[in-house]
Amino acid sequence: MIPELRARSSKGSDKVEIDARIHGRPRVGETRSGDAGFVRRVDGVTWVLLVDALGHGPLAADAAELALDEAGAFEAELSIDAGLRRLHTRLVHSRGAAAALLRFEAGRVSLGGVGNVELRTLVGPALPYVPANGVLGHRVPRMRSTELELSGTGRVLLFTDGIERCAPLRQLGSLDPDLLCQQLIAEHSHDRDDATVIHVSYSTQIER
Ligand SMILES: [Mn+2]
Repeated sequence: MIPELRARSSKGSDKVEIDARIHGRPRVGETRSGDAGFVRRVDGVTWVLLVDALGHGPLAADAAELALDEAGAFEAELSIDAGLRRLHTRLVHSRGAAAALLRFEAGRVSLGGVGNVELRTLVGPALPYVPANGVLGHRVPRMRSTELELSGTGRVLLFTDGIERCAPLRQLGSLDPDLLCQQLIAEHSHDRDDATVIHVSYSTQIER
């Protein structure tokens, strides 16, 4: 099982605070997951990445690990497009993966992705997520990252296709973040696939 991961980063002087919760499990019968979630703060920027490597089992898990290793070296200044290109290059000899990548900074989020990782806004302005078709490591068309000014607080959910697309998020959205993720995995996931959820709460203001 993937251990429950928590990442929390906040500094009084910073203008963006992110609280992210990552929950996941491998396909029923597998010991390693081909999904992987990642949250890391670098110089006032917080990177959030959710990866779903093709298929499941050890080769998918290896590909997901490569992606997280690459993301661990992302600098604060990197763009979403450049980040996705780096993941693509790193995954060339792997199974390949779908991924969603977000970059939070003071007063702004930028985001993009490849393949079928889902992103839903629970609270706050809808994040404009437009993933490209393709597979990181195999074929990637032109990246189309978007960005949005953010002011105030919000909650965003990312999940892999091991979670039902039509899970009742409006109904579950009032739950505590950890409970929400656990409930999605327990009640609204597919046994035949790895399933991973990241819940992100943000609080920010536009820097003046
Ligand atoms: Mn999957």
